[in-house]
Amino acid sequence: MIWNETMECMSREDMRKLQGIRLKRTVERVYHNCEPYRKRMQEKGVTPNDIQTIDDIAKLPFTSKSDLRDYYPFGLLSVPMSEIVRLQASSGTTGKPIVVGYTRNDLNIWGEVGARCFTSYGLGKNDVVQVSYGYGLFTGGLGAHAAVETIGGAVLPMSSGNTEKQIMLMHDFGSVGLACTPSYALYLADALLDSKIPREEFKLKIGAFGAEPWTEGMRKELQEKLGIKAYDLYGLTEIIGPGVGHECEYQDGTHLCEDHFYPEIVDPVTGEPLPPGATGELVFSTITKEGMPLLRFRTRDLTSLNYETCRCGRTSVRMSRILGRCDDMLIIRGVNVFPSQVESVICEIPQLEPHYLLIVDRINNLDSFEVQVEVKDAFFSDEMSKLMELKKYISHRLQSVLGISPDVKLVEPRSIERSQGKAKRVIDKRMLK
Ligand code: DLL
Repeated sequence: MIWNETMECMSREDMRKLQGIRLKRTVERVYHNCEPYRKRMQEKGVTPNDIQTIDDIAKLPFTSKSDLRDYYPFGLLSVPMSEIVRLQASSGTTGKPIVVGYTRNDLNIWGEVGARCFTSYGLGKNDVVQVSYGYGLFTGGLGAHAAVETIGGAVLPMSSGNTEKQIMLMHDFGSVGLACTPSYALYLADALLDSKIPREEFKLKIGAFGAEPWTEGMRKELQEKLGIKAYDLYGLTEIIGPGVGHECEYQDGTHLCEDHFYPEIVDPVTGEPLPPGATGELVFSTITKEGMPLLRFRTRDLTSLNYETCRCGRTSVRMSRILGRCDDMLIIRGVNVFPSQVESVICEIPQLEPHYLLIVDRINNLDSFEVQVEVKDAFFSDEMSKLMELKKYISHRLQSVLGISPDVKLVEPRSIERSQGKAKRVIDKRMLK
């Protein structure tokens, strides 16, 4: 099912025209209503008149997370406070949060794009959907909530945590959809097993997972453990929250709602636009938002874009899985390492659980790199020699994928701390020194 066929299946030519019109309108809005944007554009010698088509976007300056910090809390709003009806925030790694403001119309847009996502997963008005993203300042809970309400489904606003109750209500209320982070979904999968309630008594069929990078291996794991189809849900606070993009039934790339959020891929170092298909940093311009439109926002997320029409009939551009964030990348002994590469190796080895931790340190000026991973119950009790063999095999696979050999530490099942929101996979002790 397609929620908004006009927008999701529009020809490329019409889409670019529409994007051009919407961009022009947004540029005028921010230029006249938001001082920091006007200043930035003046410094670059650009006026709203220079923006006539979507191709002119490259003339505009970038914005970044640090701009949101610099103009904390409300300096980047393009409407008076009287027009703002909702504030959300995301906790930065340090200091003050990133704050975003929505007008009534922005909330409608959020519901609309969310509806496209949940419809494409196959959910509809007959379904109970359990929202186990955190509610509150984090956009996950309220964003998924609005999506389910817009499609007319029955939303079960669980928020995260309270796992036993999650399982009880999932069973008693017959939840068909589950929206949460992939790492929390894994946690719920174990809890479901522990509950000893037979799987047939649950109606769960569909997962809407996002808010953190996850791999194909993790998808397989979740689909098998939960007996569902697991779909990607993408978004970020600055742009709107969950609903910026979604997978369809073919699970072959994340469709972006590009009539609202215009994507570009740039070189993460130079900021130069890259050709279609190249991997680089994803940049978004919101072209319909009123409260806090962002132009050319540097997401730090690394991906590539595919403009081919999808088998589902949607023409909307698809992005490949997020490889990681530019700032997620670890440099260990000079080699670039993404946690997602480690995850893909771990998920391909049947004796392992998809729970892992990367610990990096610097000892005597040398980087140390340890990968801790849980071994499945059935294998943990195996003889020592078999475990040693397994360890050797994992080191070998990691070495060939990463180009660097970590110390592998096999740990007991359920010993790595579980997360109820975004998982923490890396401890970089070098940062603390
Ligand atoms: O995580 C919004 C969200 C909530 C998306 C629920 C999906 C579901 P932030 O806290 O601002 O917003 O974090 C945004 O999380 O730039 C990515 O690095 C990462 N991220 C979000 N969704 C995905 C995904 C929400 N599906 C940051 N795959 C983004 C990979 C994701 N990474």
